[in-house]
Amino acid sequence: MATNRSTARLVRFAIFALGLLACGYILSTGSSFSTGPSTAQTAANVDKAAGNVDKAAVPANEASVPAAAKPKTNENVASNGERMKATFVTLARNSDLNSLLGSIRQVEDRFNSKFHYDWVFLNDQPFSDEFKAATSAIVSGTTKYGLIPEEQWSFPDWIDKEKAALAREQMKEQKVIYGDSIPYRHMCRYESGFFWRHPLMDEYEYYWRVEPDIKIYCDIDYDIFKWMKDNNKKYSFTITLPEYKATIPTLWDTTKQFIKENPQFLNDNNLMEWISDDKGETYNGCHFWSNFEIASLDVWRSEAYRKYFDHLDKAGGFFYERWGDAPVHSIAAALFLPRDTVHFFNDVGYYHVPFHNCPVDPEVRLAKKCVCNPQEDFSWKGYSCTAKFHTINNVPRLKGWENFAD
Ligand SMILES: Nc1nc2c(ncn2[C@@H]2O[C@H](COP(=O)(O)OP(=O)(O)OP(=O)(O)O)[C@@H](O)[C@H]2O)c(=O)[nH]1
Ligand SMILES: [Mg+2]
Repeated sequence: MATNRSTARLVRFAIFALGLLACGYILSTGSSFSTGPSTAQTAANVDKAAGNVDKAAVPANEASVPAAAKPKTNENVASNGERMKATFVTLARNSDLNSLLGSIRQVEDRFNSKFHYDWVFLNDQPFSDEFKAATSAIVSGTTKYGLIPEEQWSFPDWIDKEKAALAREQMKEQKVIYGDSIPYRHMCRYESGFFWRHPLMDEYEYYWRVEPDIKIYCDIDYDIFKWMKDNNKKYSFTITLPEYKATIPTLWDTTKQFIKENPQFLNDNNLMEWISDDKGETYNGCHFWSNFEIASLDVWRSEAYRKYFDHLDKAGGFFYERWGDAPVHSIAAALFLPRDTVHFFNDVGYYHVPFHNCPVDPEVRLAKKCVCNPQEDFSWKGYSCTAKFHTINNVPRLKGWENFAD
């Protein structure tokens, strides 16, 4: 009996010890599987512990996120505790959902899972419940869904629709990409003149535009919005190229007319040299590829840009030609901003069909855990305008760039 009792005690002790060991294992495995707190998360947790999290930042329309979505936190606090007023913004159709989820996943994995910035989705049609559920399930910040007012996604009354239809027909014959598309034109006009005016954007100072089917190749382990602010950057890009001239036959003349009537808006230290090879006589087509943009909303909210957009809009080129938001944004940024407030992100790694930005310096690729082929990098190729941006601004290039030029 005594043997039985001590055996039972031994068994109980063994079970207890095993339990302790299991708890220890679970705890240690949990921490070793986490990516490790970023300085921002640490700061956020410290702030939370101190009761400093900004509760007022929870938007009123949070209820529009389906119940299935997980609750959102408010940890987008920069490393020194400063909370940035920044958001992602995506214009999309419900049918873009599956192409968009891959983009969001990459942005989250490479950046936003550490910072939890909000994400604003805009659409000319109401977003479906499926779209809202799927996007809010993978965005780590608060998601917001905005409907575009019809007057911002239709022909303005001063546009001659027959003239516009003839222009589309001609462009179709010339095989201009999206040349015969009406929605594409509304999209370009909206991205030029209206996304930044949507009430959901009012509370923000910076935005990052994200499109379906893009890739982010490298880790972004710092708060990129805070970096923009701390370094006094207003507009940033990853890829540049010349615009297809058939889409903008009169854009530059219309711009020159605006400058002549409003010379006060030209910045003394502007980037005219980057967009014109003959001191402003003609446009060389160079533009920042606006499917990626991290910028200050103040660039578009400025009097200069509002007036410039109105001038372009009245001229009708969004419909009589096929002016893109990329050249429109780029010309405005180049003319109205001091050149040192425009920044090339050489460490982000980005792809939108068909161009890649892959940091050509192997040290950068390793440090940022990039997954891209530098042979495919477009930055230093002859057709890109990025080398010229570096030359005229005397900005140092990534190590080894010359091995990846044409
Ligand atoms: N709501 C809405 N969004 C649109 C529409 N057309 C385009 N978009 C969005 O506007 C952005 C730009 O459109 P894209 O079709 O990607 O244009 P693009 O980048 O010039 O062309 P791609 O090479 O096809 O990507 C994307 O975020 C699209 O999801 C539309 O008719 N309605
Ligand atoms: Mg696109």
